[in-house]
Amino acid sequence: MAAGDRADLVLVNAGQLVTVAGSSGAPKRGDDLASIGVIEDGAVAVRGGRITAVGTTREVLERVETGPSTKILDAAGLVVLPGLVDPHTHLVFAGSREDEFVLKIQGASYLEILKDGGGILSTVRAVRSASKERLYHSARKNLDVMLCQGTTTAEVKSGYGLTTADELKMLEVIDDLNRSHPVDLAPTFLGAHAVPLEYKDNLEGYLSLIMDEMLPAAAGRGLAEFCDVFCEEGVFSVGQSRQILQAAIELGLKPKIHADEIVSLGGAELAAAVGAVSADHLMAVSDEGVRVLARSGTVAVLLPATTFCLMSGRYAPARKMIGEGVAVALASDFNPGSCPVNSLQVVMGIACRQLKMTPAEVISAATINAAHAIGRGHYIGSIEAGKKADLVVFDAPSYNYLPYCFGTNLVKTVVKNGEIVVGGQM
Ligand code: IZC
Ligand code: ZN
Repeated sequence: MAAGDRADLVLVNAGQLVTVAGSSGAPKRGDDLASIGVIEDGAVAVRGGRITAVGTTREVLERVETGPSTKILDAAGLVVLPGLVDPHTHLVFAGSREDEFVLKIQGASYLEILKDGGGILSTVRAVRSASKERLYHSARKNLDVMLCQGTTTAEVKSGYGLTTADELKMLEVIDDLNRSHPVDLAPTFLGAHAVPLEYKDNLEGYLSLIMDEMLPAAAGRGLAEFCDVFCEEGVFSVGQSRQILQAAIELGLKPKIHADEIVSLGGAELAAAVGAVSADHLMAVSDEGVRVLARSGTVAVLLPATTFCLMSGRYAPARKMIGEGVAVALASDFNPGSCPVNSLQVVMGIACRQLKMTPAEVISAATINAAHAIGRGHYIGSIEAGKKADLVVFDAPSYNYLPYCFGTNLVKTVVKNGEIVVGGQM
């Protein structure tokens, strides 16, 4: 074997190497969600940012060539997972909403706060008056935290600009971050996040602005891969959401929906009908919505940290969904209002306790199924030869320990594209 074929990095001796492999290009459903391909005394070889071999330490060391330039990571007694994938975030924002948090403790609802010009609309005011540089730096700080917590790929939405210029400003910030930060970002246009106050009495006018101006500009400049809509009572109806998503599909964007978060409107059914990549939230999904999702290719992205922060007590019916064969993923929903949580470790801890998902299920949901929720299941989300070398090493005796002991950061080392980007002293 030529020196050029030598491994750049070999991770060896992992107590548990959780590969999440073997779903043959599709998201995991039903019982398969819990099959996560654990290899004891596991090893992974990496070359050119890609995984080249996976197996026990003995198998991998027999199979790959190493040399003086090969880095060896000893993961003895540690748990190794694929890089975590966060398929729903509102990472780019300005300001904070702790006053809204106090109102919610005192009984105000999320939709009431929004109706009074607060909530999303207060973040819109802050984002409109923020420079691109300020948005970039505050998002970057949060992205650093996410990476340290094990997230190696994240979806990020616009939606706090709500003018063409401010939506493009947000998408440009996402693009700049994507080019300059180790975490890979999937950009989503969310002009239909709320109706801005200046269009309060002219909803049709705002829909036209989205479809005739914002969407063509975002798609034309290649700044968005997905288009999302906040389909919710008092925000955008099912009919309006369908119109926007159809316009987006015609421009080559892939649809996503904030579906049935607070009120059961039929967002899940719409997601399946338009072939959405994902339907997100689903706390109020109907029985029919669950049935339709199970028969569709749409991934259900559940955001239990949001339910926790909204203090609603009404969690998405995850067990029913898994039982009926819906492809379930997990995400943080990181945003300054309904969920100021950006750690997928915390989300996984809440998912076990409130959605009654097992640790094995939440691991699949935050890796391979999350990757499918942003159309990237073919090259991230599991530890398999040919995939990107995105790995997270946790200081934990077993994978069950990860969601069990939540609230502190258990990440010891993060490997992104084959490079050690967090930690490294093992
Ligand atoms: O800023 O409140 N649900 N959009 C829809 C959000 C939550 C983000 C926010
Ligand atoms: Zn959201």
